[in-house]
Amino acid sequence: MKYQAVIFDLDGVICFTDKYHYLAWKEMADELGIYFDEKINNRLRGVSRMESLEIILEKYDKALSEEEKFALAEKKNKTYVKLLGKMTKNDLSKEVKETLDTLRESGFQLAIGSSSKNTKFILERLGLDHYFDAISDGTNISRSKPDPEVFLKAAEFLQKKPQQCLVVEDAKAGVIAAGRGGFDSAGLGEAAACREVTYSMNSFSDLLKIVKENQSGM
Ligand code: B16
Ligand code: MG
Repeated sequence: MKYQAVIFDLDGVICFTDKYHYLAWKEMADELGIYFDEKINNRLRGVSRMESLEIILEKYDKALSEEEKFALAEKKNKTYVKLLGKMTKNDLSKEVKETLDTLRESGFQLAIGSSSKNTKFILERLGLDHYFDAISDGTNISRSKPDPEVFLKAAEFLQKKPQQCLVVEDAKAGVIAAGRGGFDSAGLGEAAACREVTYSMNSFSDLLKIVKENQSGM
């Protein structure tokens, strides 16, 4: 059996919080008079909070101190967390839940590998707290994707080698991170079109076909 575990990115794979990221960054950008649109928001996929802020500040002509930047990121996060409060178990699609359950029943270990420091709160909103065997997120890493740290930590928490895990991603940075860590990857959306991705998917449940092709007896 090629894979024994699946490591899932969170935003863009298990759930979709881009709209909340967008609204929260937009509020901050508007207050500072910075141009911000959905296209710029797309560049923030899989990127850490402080790196996202730097991308938004490319359109700002004033220099800010590290303290000021940190305060802006904190403010954005407060707005974002408030918006996340609107999420309910209904934001978890039937397709995602059924696929996760099938993988679990087939004996795979399941983990999260996300850049978000709000991972645990989001999982709680979705009714997935205590569901995963391991969670590696923005709170336990010092380098963000495309560095492989978040996935290497997830594999370490599961006590698996990278070659035994499949990473599921929606962002190019995540696919590159997986490759650099020695993981195969399955991509959705932008990640599916990436040259570096191992398997391209049209929808989340395609994962079942991928693991079946790599495993006897499922
Ligand atoms: P936070 P992922 C990423 O999550 C998001 O895609 C990205 O837009 C966000 O900036 C990053 O988390 C940090 O999130 O501000 O909540 O710590 O795709 O790696 O699950
Ligand atoms: Mg993502």
